[in-house]
Amino acid sequence: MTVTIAREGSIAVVTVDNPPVNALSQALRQALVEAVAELDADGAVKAVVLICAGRTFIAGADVGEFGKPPQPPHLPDVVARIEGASKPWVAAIHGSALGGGLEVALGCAYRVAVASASLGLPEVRLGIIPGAGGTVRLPRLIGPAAAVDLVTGGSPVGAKKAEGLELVDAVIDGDLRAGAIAFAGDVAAKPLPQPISARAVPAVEDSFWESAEKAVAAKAKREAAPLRALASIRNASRTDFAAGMAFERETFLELRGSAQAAALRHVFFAERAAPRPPELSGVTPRAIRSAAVIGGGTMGAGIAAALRDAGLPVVLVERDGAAVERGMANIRAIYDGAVKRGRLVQAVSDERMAGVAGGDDYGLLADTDLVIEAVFEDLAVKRAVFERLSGICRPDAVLATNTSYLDPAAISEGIGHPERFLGLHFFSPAHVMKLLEIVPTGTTAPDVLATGFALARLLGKIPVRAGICDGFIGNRILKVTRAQAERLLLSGAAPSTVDAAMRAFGLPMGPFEAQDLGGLDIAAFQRRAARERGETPFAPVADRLCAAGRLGQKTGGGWYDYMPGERTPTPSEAVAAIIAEEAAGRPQRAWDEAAIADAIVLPMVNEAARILEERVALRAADVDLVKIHGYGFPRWRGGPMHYAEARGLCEVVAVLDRLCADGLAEPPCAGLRRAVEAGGFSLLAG
Ligand code: 3H9
Repeated sequence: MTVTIAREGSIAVVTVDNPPVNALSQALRQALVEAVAELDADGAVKAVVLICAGRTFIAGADVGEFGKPPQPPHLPDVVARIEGASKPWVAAIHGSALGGGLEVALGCAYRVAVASASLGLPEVRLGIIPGAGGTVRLPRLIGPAAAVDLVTGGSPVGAKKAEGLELVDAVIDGDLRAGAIAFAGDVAAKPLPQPISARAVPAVEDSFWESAEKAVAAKAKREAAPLRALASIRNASRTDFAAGMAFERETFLELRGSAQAAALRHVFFAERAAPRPPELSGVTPRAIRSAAVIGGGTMGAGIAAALRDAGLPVVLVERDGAAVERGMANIRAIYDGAVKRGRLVQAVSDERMAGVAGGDDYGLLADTDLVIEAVFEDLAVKRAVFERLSGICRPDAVLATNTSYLDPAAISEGIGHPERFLGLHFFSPAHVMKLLEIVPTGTTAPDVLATGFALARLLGKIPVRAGICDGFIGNRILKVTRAQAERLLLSGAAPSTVDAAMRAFGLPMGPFEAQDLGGLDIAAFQRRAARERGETPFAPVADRLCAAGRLGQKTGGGWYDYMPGERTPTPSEAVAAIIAEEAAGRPQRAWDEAAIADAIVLPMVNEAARILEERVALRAADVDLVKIHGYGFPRWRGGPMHYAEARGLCEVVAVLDRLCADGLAEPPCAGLRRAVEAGGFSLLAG
């Protein structure tokens, strides 16, 4: 970390260089305080530019320090020191001014930014609120309504929008350093502006706070930080600056030590580590400049859109002209929808479509860098596709199968250059869902595996490496979720009780509602395949529903009944009768929400421990990312593995033992028991 001071005439330029993102470590905070003192004492300096080296302005407090006791100088004091400087400081922003970085900029007399910069207070995403004046200075500068949006939502805004909010004083075209120095030269001659801390908060109607509270609570669900941030802004709007700061700091410190903040920090670091697994460090991925998708159904169209959104030219290949047209229409529907919802302007949508070439001739793929197959889940059909591709594509082209359940090694059997083959499991809708399971076969070359990770980075997805097994990581655990949900039904819980309990746990939908939405036939198809392999999947009620044609919303009934054209689930007497028949002779009990969540989530953890033992997943945090980004597991609980560790693995095993004794779960696996002894999953996975 270095903070250097250069002089350009009467302007001092303070450059912060603390790679990778100029986070506000203790050493940086100390150096900033010293820089203020030095420049205050230097009579030749009339104004100061604060600028950063590297890819970004200060991106916030150092999140890695959050688990430790705060060390002085504390950030609120650093910001106050800059604000109290005897000459104007000008924050010169490129990249991101986030969290504590924006708070430092709010301490400066002025803020200028390049047009590509973004500014924001994302603290609520880490389960905390701004802790260095963000909730107290921001409403004084841009008014409470805009401050509430920025702080409780956590999304950054671009420099142009920030200028409109008067958060930024000028957008600099061209060289930021030169522009900021010129700006500082202009303001050096003027009297210092009133510090933000001395300004009043613009008044709002009383009713504003009530409606803001309702809106924030509805969005935050069970996350604590957004409402606490709102409370801090509201408090700062009716008290003096010092009282506002004291309230903010107290809330910040309390939340910093909370379970939600620990879980969200865990996810923050897991997400950042995911694209760069240590086992691939030093491996150079193959270049991907063009891509193709085989199959234009829902999945193929979504994958094609994801590739186009990342700027790659895409070829869509289908088996005949009519199928090509249908596939192209599916992609167009994605872009039309984006325009309708205001997410894309028409010109961009047109440009994305123009970059997709459709055809039924595999010859179009002779020079394509990456081909992703997304045809029907049938081994013979998929094999036939790769047989053709193998004869046509360049030997160094990467060939990928998008399969959810089939064995990628079996799909690639017999192809030429099998080292270029891997599984890429996208989640539907593929242009939206963040998760990408990357599945190497025994022959996948390291640089091809690295290409999978590079592709995920390019597409803005979270990559997780998964080993070959039925369902990989995510769907294998999903099978346990469903089986446990059925066990609950047979021991006294109704589908609506189970769904309500899982929503209360934090999932967006319960397991039965979710099956009705997606359709019960896919899982039934997989159970049939499993039985053919000699396995005995447990789904006595689901099997009977499928046999009765109750496949979910699309057939007007599944686990629930649906009125024609409606999506609201109504408890079904027919289903209750089937459950009663299947449950006959089994012990019944009363289930509360916590017990239901335990009976579903802890067996998922047990299965995940098995998955780690088998090295189908390499890290417990990878399982957490899969469940959060592919299956709606609440982020603020940190994923199932973090949840289990935070709860205590001894207790997890004890609950599983009790469930097992009652015939309601599998026994804790050896890996889980070893994790208890080791004090966590990391040793198990390592
Ligand atoms: C805060 O400021 C609280 C204050 O209000 C109160 C204080 C009293 N700390 O994302 P990338 C690491 S809360 C430590 O891949 P990009 C990251 O782990 C904070 N480390 O880069 C990774 O490490 P590695 C509010 C951090 O270019 C490397 O930097 N601020 C931090 O795609 C590169 O990260 C935020 O929440 C950090 N704050 O994106 C900002 N940030 O190389 C969070 C990053 O070892 N950060 N790292 O894997 C971001 O949103 C993105 O990192 C950013 C750059 C957009 C800045």
